[in-house]
Amino acid sequence: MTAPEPIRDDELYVDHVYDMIVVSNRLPVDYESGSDGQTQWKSSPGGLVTALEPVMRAADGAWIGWAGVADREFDPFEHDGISIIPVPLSESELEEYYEGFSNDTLWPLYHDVIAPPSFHREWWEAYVRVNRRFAEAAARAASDGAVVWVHDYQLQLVPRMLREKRPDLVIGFFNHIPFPAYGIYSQLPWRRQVLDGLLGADVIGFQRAADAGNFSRAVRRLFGHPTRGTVIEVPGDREESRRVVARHFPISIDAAGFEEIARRPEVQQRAREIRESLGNPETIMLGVDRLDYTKGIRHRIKAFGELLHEGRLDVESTILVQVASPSRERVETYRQLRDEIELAVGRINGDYSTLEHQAIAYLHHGYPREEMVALYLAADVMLVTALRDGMNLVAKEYVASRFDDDGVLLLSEFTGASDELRQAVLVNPHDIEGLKDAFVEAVRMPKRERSRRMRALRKRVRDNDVAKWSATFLETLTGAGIIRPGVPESLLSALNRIAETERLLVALDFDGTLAPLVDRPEDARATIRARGAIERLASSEDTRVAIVSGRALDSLNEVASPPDGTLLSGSHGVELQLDAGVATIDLRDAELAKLERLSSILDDVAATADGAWIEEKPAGRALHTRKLNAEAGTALQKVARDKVAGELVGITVRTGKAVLEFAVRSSDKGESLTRLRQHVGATATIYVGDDVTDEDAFAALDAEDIGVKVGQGKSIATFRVRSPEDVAEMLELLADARDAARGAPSRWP
Ligand code: GDG
Repeated sequence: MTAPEPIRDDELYVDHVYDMIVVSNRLPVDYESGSDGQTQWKSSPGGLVTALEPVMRAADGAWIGWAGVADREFDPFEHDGISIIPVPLSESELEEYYEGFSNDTLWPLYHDVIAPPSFHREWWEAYVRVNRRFAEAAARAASDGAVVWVHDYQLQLVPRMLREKRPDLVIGFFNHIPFPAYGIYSQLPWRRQVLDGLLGADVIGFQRAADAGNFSRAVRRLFGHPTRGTVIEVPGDREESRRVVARHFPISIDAAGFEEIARRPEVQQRAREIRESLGNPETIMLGVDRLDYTKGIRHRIKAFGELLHEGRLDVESTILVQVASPSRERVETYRQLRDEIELAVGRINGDYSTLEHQAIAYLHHGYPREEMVALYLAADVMLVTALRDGMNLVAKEYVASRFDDDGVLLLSEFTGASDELRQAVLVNPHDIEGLKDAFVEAVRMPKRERSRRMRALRKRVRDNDVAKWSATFLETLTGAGIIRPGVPESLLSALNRIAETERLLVALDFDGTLAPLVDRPEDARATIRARGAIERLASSEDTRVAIVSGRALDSLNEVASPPDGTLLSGSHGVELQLDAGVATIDLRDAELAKLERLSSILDDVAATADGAWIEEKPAGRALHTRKLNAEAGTALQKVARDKVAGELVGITVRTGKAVLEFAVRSSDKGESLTRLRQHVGATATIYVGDDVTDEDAFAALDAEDIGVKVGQGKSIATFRVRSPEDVAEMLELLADARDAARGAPSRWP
């Protein structure tokens, strides 16, 4: 047999471009060679495919990944309505990039070095090479301005490589596994390159808030980039600095799909058969994991063995079913783990099984999904004892399948799922005594308590399914998406949390946020409900309300007519009206001279068009063109922009709706918000705004603060509502929560 030809990246064949691209190590299809030698493709239905299928179909999407066979190249093809672009890997790349660097360096390192990571320079080189190949394929397949969503730790360099080739793209990255604390991460010899690779993305998603925090800290330590809340300012070489969002987006499952399978009569029948074939024990405990050292299978088996030894459980009434699906069998650590587990299972079965009753049913196989669901239905106690796990979908699948509101979930605190599934029996798997007590507690839990907990767990999983996960990620990435009316539940719980703070600053943009947008700016008025809520909020001493606007202060005072004690920021932060009166920044002589020149240039420009007029602002001038037709308005703005740029330097230009603003002193709503917070001595802040200029304010928020974007458009804010009506509702709810936190009765029934 001759050695396969080396893979040449310039031969990757892509014949079409796509608006939405998903890039992951593995494709969502498996290759099977048919008996007739024909290539056949079979879906490998995972949660990710289910979640992204509708998005992919709607957006003319393609999936880029490896087909699962080394040293084979396949042309792009269509499968079940999704375009598939296979990326080839050679056998040695498979060993070095995948089994080596991904699964024997990054995987143990990112899982808190439960197993020692191996560092090899040639593995790293293969990792760079393969990442470049994926980036190349994505760069070729992406249409102008396309959205590219890169997945997981195998492809962390792709975002940067892709941005360099295609700065026009919108790039997202999601890390499915944990991101470790700096003390551990810093062991990686290529720690800077990996962070830099990830920072090529616009949004970097993690499973838990703690992972995002670890990532941002690593960025600060290694690069010193300023970070604030979920935003990282990444300085650019040529361009201005970019804002990268790093935050958590906990992944989920197709909850309705699991419930549908569980409700099928044949699956329920199969669950009964499973129980019978195990001798109808009182309690079936179940573990389902890839055979991986992160999953805590050994700890679980040890605890179970000790309980049998101590007689707290017995094989007549209890059995442990452990499905350990084969995984990464060519990596040495995994071979050793398998030996250790099988030795432990063999010992316990030898010591405690009887001819009638087995202690542990150990199954080293993969099963079809229907069989997994039948197992979930048959299991009284589900054991998830991972030592470290990004999320753990098995926990969520068990819950989604239990439409009978029965069964107990025992869940490790070291899984991402434990952040959400608080009604599970939570355990520290390292604490074997605690684990044993929890097993017994789960086995003995009364039916009412089981149902109560399961109902709460099920609501959580149903309300936060994988479709919601992908929609939330993509909305953050692109700013597009359906915004439902009302106040989303996640925002409501954030409001309840922030209402507990000592000194709260409620900072609100005016036009488009408190007041619906109108044709004539002088007609804008805050909605009656918003005004009412602001008055309630402002009436207490520990809450301050600020209105932060691009309007000049005079105009803002006129349209907003705010209640006493409201703080105002006008002209994008140039003018501030605080408790002691109005503070306008003092312009330096050079700025005053510029302002004079600016004024005369713009007066000349405005004089050339009927209906154009100039508004005077403390540190600038605004050219209003809304009385002109759109074409004439744009043309006039261009003339003004060119003339100013030709004569003056250091002028900040902002485009608004039929208005072009020039300022001699740059200041923005972010700086203004920072001054307001200091003035108030705020212990937490909520900022609400609809405009691009509000993004500076969102960027100034800290992690415990709340940013709410109103309406569509790209934003770094964590929350979104649809319209000023919803802002009003939100402010009412905030006022209620603030009253409740202080123990005052709500004024609303
Ligand atoms: C990574 C992260 C994160 C397992 N055996 C069989 C089978 N499975 C399915 C389960 C579940 C999936 O595989 C395993 O997902 P987990 O989340 O439990 O764990 P990882 O494989 O380690 O996944 C993890 C996840 O990515 C998603 O972001 O949650 O933390 O480590 O869906 O049901 N499915 C079938 N037969 C089997 O034998 N059909």
